[in-house]
Amino acid sequence: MSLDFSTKIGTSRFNNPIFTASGCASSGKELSQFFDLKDLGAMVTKSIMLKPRLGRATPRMAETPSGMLNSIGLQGPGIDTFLENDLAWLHERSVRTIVSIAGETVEEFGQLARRLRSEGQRSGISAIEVNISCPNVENRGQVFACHTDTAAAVIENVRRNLAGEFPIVAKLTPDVTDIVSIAKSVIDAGADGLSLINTLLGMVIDTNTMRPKLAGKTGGLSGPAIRPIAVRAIYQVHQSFPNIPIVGMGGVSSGKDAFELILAGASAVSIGTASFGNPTAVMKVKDELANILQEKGFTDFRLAIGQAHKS
Ligand code: RRO
Repeated sequence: MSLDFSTKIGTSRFNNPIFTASGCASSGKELSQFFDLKDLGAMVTKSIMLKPRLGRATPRMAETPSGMLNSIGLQGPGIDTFLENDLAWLHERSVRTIVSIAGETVEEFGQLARRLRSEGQRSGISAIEVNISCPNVENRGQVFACHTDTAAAVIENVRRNLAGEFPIVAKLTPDVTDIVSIAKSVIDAGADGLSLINTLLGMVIDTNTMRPKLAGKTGGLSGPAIRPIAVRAIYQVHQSFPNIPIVGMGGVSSGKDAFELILAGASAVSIGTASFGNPTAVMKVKDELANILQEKGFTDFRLAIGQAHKS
């Protein structure tokens, strides 16, 4: 039985719904040793800022019983080097690419959007992920996705500067009282899709040294521990906005896990932490998901989206 595995976000179409998660595979050079990046639905690059940035002090990774804490702090080469090296490398290889951006201010997001717009269609970009939910920033005021007004201000500025060149996907945090109200604010401001969810703010203390394990003290929790939270967030948002595509992520390491996020309402699923333990996890998830869909009798992937909402 043949399966139409394609999916859409705004005006962009993807051959399959399995993406990398931003920050977990840089710009794909390392993963390309293990599989052809063209087999991805999309490569979502590490959130890029205007200027080069070293990130937080080490140690900046810590294990937990069912997940991982990271405190990277937006390390990256800055937009100029990213465009010259990383994006050009991906484009040369015809990899479907979603560029993730992050700024310290609303204006910085707007400047990044303007820069990407000027690259235009020739850059091979399929969409822009606007990361307004990095947990490892100087203060919680910089987590724009914690408040409806700041979340909307960023998306509005990006929308104005992109002028319709690429679809906008807003990345939200579940560390809020009501994620549906944040989703509404960014959709009203012009987001074409949503990435759900970023990591949750956590902390690990070394009981031998009696001090936090991370130099930055707190970090973002990812991995299997957060999957039920991702499922809940996706379900709640899809219930309120069934026509807004959601890129789901959070603790997915199998086709079954991905299928769960799709049933909740995800139009695509990103694999993050699982790739650290198994660099071919993304391809494994893709193959397993295709098998599950076919076993369930689906001939069109898109008909599975949000099935858990049906009575
Ligand atoms: O760089 C990071 O520390 C980071 C980012 Br931008 C993010 O969005 N989520 C995360 O867990 N870490």
